Amino acid sequence: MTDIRPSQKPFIVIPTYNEAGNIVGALNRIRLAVPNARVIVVDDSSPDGTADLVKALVVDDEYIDIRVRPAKSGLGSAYRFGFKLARESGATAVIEMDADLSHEPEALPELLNALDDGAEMAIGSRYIPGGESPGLSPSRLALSMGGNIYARIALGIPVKDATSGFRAYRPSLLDSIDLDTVSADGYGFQIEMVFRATLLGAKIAERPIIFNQRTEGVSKMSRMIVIEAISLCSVWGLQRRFRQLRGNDTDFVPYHKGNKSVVRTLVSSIKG
Ligand SMILES: Nc1nc2c(ncn2[C@@H]2O[C@H](COP(=O)(O)OP(=O)(O)OP(=O)(O)O)[C@@H](O)[C@H]2O)c(=O)[nH]1
Ligand SMILES: [Mg+2]
Repeated sequence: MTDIRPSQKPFIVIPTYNEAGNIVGALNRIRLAVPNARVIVVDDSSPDGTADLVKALVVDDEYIDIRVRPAKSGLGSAYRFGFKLARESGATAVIEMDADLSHEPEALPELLNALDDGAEMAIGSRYIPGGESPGLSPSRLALSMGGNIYARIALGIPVKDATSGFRAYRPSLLDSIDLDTVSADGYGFQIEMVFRATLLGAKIAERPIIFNQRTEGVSKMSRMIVIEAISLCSVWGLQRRFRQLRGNDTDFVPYHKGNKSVVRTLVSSIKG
């Protein structure tokens, strides 16, 4: 039997909300960078007609799929939806990236190489040698670096850029994580996925990326997204500490919105 390499049939999931100025250019550059990749665009009924632009491309391009959801429902839920679709379609690798060209499509082969070399998750990282975020405002840099430091300390995750939204997964890792129990929607989603992979003992690689500032459209980053990430990290961090105090740092399901209340989750962590 010949080995199936992750790079054989990669699926790229791109969530979009008002990305009409970016999506066509992004899809064209992706096609050049990874000609065999399939793309699933998950659009939340963008008022600017993003989905119509993609639908026009789909006519000639069987490798692009567009799914339109009825309302804006968050980045994390768009990824969970797209990841499941990619799995059902036989993906050998599942990639997430933004539509706004902050993530350079030309870096995709390097992420796929990392999976081919044995990684289960390959993160495009701004905070390892060779990684950069040119033009990022001091306040966004502070938020991003601060978020990463807090996540590393609270959760004990071994990566430098846990909030990066440019990454590739082996499908088997997504199956093990169980996407229905992943709850965050903004930056918290990226941290949650790294945390869950770490708890499973997954092999995580980081590859340097240049993170460019968007030139078209507007950011969907909001105060709520930051509050969600800090709150979830704090709960997971407390859960982890309670477990460690009881000498059991493994074998627990991190709090997620679907299971039970935060208080009940923390109490059961204290009880072990
Ligand atoms: N489907 C869907 N996509 C979303 C939603 N929110 C954001 N996105 C997309 O997710 C990607 C990342 O969003 P951005 O606004 O670029 O957020 P960001 O990269 O954290 O912020 P900037 O660096 O300021 O661009 C983009 O492709 C967005 O269009 C959402 O609620 N639903
Ligand atoms: Mg962006």
